[in-house]
Amino acid sequence: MHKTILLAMTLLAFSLSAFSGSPARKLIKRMKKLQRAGIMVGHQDDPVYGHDWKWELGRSDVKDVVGDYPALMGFELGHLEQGKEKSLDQVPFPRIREEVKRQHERGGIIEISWHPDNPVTGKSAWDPSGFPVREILAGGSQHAKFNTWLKRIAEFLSSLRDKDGKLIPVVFRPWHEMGGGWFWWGSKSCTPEEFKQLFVYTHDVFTRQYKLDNLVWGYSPNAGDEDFLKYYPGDEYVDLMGFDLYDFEADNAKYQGNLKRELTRLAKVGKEHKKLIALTETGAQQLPDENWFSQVFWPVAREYSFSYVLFWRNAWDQHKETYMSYPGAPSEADFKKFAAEKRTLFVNDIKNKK
Ligand code: BMA
Repeated sequence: MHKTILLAMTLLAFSLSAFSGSPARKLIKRMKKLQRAGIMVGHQDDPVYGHDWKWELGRSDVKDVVGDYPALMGFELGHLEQGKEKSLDQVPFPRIREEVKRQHERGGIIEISWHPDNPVTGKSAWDPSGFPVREILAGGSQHAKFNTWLKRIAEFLSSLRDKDGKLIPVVFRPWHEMGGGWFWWGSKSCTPEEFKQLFVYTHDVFTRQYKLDNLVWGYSPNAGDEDFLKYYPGDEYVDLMGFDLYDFEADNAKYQGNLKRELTRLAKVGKEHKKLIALTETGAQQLPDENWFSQVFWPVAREYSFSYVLFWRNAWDQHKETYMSYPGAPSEADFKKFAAEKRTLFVNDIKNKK
């Protein structure tokens, strides 16, 4: 009996120490430190395409406006699970890998989202039918297929390595906006209990089976749910908490009210659970207010301390999907003003803070 306990304790101590020096642990430490300096500005798919360009190497709408890359870049893995060569937004996966390396090399931070297709119907992530979560968990009809999907994602995440072959740490934010009914892992398609099992299963497969110790795990519901922790899988599976909130209606006052309410709640729950906090997706669709960054977003955001804000993408092929300034945009002067704030951080502000 005694011996078993001793062995268990030794194993526990060993695994804890093994993880404390992991790329993920180091990134968490760095992000905590950076949060004291300000709020990192992030942009989805920043270096692969922009408002009116695509695939040009080194280009970025953010850089074209303010002369510096965002501190954090978001990338998307949807369709990698199918073994496809390009993401659901047409970005070739080798290019994403390359850009992750480049962002890491320049001292920036990377975030990864994943919108896999519906494993039951074969339609997109936005098809909530068929109760896919229960079908992909152990015992379900799609379990084997889901394991193959996880393998493909894990292999990609494991291929994110620096020049010395060391794993590059990334914020990994799967199964987001689960409180809404639009995704197949969301409230219309599974119970909170099934959702938690899905999160835990994904976490365990990646960390135990594939030994990925470079993932900072993000839990990121959509704004507006009455209970932020309704789908929370537990402290041991989450490193960062955030929420996704958009202004789709060109309603500044409503957005500001929501942002304030959600940031206040996030600050409280993050502190209680001792987690990093971030605004994991946001933006005003098509930026109808040219002063949105400095006059709508910042007056609320500056009252808080959180790790980063990820502004969503500027899709070259779909101008409705515009959330970031770009050269020639009406918001250009205002975004420069926003970027000049002391507490908004771009890659040059963080590159030496490791
Ligand atoms: C959504 C939209 C879609 C896109 C998806 C994944 O919010 O921007 O056009 O395909 O994100 O990036």
